Amino acid sequence: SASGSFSEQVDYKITGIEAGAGVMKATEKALEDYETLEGWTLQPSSSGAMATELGNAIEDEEPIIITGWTPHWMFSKYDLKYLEDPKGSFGEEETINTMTRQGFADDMPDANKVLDQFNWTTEDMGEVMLEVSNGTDPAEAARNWVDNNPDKVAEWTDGVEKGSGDVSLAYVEWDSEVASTNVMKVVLDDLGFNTTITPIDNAVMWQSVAQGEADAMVAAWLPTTHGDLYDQYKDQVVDLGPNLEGAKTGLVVPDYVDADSIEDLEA
Ligand code: PBE
Repeated sequence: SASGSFSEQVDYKITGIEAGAGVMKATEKALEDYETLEGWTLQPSSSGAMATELGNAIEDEEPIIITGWTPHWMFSKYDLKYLEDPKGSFGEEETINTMTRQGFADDMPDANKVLDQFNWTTEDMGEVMLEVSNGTDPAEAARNWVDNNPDKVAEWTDGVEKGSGDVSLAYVEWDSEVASTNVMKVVLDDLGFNTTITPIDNAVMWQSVAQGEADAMVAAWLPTTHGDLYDQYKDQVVDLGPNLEGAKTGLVVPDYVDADSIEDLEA
């Protein structure tokens, strides 16, 4: 492997994801907050390309630093660690919340009830994500999870016998949101709703729920990651509360990297 410090070996570059992601904004903030990141750059990419680069680096035990998040299958596939973030650029632990457009609860009380009762764990989401990362189609992985977890699904659908009508869910093609959104579609469709799921950019996802073009999303990371979007749209959306607790974002490296904190990096 190359000589020099870890920072030199990665050429002072952080491998990022989609430009509109909240974790990208948090990383830009870290670049300002930490002297040890002076002169570093954040490279936008896609979640899929980032995961491929991470896998390739680990195969060759090469240095790499990425914008990471939990829940994500990468933590079950690889030995990884979050770099400590003493200045708090990435915030504390987060929740993933469900948001609907205004008026949705009145228009479709039963679908709203299911979305409101939707609540699972990082382990649950991880099972769907891992299956998808191993090549299963997201719709099929969601179907499998729903079939294997009737008790949980019964809690979410409690009080709703049967549904009808169209429901549109907006999401971003992040591995975590692919999992949750596909599972919600299976649950709603099984009740009789006709659910459309539309992958779009993060800012557009928030905007389309705020403007009523989409009915709902299950992908609001709060309070930090999507904090700016929440502030912008909070009066136009309805927050149904967390569907998952214990989410997290940060800078992530393979375990073999000789750094434990962002402050261990070198400008
Ligand atoms: N993520 C996954 C998103 C939220 C879900 C951390 C990549 C983001 O950064 O906006």
